[in-house]
Amino acid sequence: MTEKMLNPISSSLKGTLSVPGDKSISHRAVIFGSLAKGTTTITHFLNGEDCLRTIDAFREMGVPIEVKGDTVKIEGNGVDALQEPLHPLYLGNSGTTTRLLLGVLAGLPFHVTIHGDDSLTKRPMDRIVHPLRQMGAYMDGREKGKYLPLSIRGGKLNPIHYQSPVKSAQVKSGVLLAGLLTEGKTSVTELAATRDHTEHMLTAFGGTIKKDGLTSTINGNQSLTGTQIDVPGDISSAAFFLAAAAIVKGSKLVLSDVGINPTRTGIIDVLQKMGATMKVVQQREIGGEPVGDITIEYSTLQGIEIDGEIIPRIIDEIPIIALLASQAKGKTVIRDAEELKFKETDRIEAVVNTLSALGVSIQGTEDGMVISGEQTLKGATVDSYGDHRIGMMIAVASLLSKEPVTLKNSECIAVSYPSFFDDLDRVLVD
Ligand code: SPQ
Repeated sequence: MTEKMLNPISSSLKGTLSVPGDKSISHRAVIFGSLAKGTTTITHFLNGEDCLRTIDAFREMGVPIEVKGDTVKIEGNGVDALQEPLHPLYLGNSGTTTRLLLGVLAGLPFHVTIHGDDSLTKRPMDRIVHPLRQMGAYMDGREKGKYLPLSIRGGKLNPIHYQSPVKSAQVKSGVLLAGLLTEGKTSVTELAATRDHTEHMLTAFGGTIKKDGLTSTINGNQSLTGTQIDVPGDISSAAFFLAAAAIVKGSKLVLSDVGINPTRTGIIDVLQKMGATMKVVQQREIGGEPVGDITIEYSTLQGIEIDGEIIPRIIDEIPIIALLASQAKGKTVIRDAEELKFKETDRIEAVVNTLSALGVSIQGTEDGMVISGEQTLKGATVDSYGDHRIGMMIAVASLLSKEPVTLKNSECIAVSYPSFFDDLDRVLVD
């Protein structure tokens, strides 16, 4: 366990920063590159621990994958060339790897056991086990298949129409990937629109998918061809710098080449609604995904109410939004975010505990939190609880405290942003 002293500083954040590649898109590029025939080259890949777990899993199934810095080269030989892994697959901390990979494994005639770290072992897997069992996969695991370790014997599946009871891109993606390996039409209807990177990635590899409102329909047995994917910057990583610039006096930052897929830009909408001075310029497309440069400066913020359809578009940004809210004028109320309980930690509890320890008046609710504004942050020793997004939120919070903040378990940040502290140092000025 690493303890990191975050020194009290009276600096602001200035300059231009390009954040690492998008985690969700990096996972999907590896998955489709491994299912496709031909060479796939991924540039600006997120070389973080979670995405490396996805690479390891496909290597175990015989796919030649080479990683050099943030470039990944996959020599795909198609689905039929995948081999039954010799060992159980260790998926570390990565919920995305687990739920998407289970979708792939459901359609393959292999027996595979998967396991993960303590956090992943506590996260619910029944949400993906149920539809895959309905399609015909044999799956079992701890507590009747609710939790890892899980084992799966996949094979010939039946197409289904799945009405997903949870707002989850991972469940949608897992079922669609199983559908890709199943004869006939498989469809998923969501409760609310979630990130659509699986759909974009399938198209980039020459596949097709039909979207009708909240329903996505995929035809099985499509042949995919290796391609070149340039991964946009991760807006969920950029969010920590957008927030830091908005709340640390004298700051002005440009975040360049950030992915601005509308299913992910809730943080921009929230910042604008709170009154942040910001703009998105140079909008263009990289690898089939929209990107732009975001300029933001220190601003007087206003507390707001956040609920409904925006929640899946900000789900990973809620910890940092809670910190933003603590600096705004008035109260901020977040509702409809019960999914936060099923992340790397219970993020309602983790946000409330850490921000309270830092002196913020905040109350957790069943589906969100209520945060008082204009709070003065104090020093404390706080735990990331092994959750990268909580760790980065604490690091940004420390910029507001005149007293030292010590972050316990800081190493977990490498899951999604290995160069986070170097990037923070680069933009901090006296
Ligand atoms: O992979 P993991 O651990 O689930 O990652 C998280 C994160 O904070 O990085 C959630 F803890 O992001 C998920 C996100 O919350 C990544 C994701 C995806 O790539 O499809 C979708 C969201 O999860 P869900 O459960 O809503 O589908």
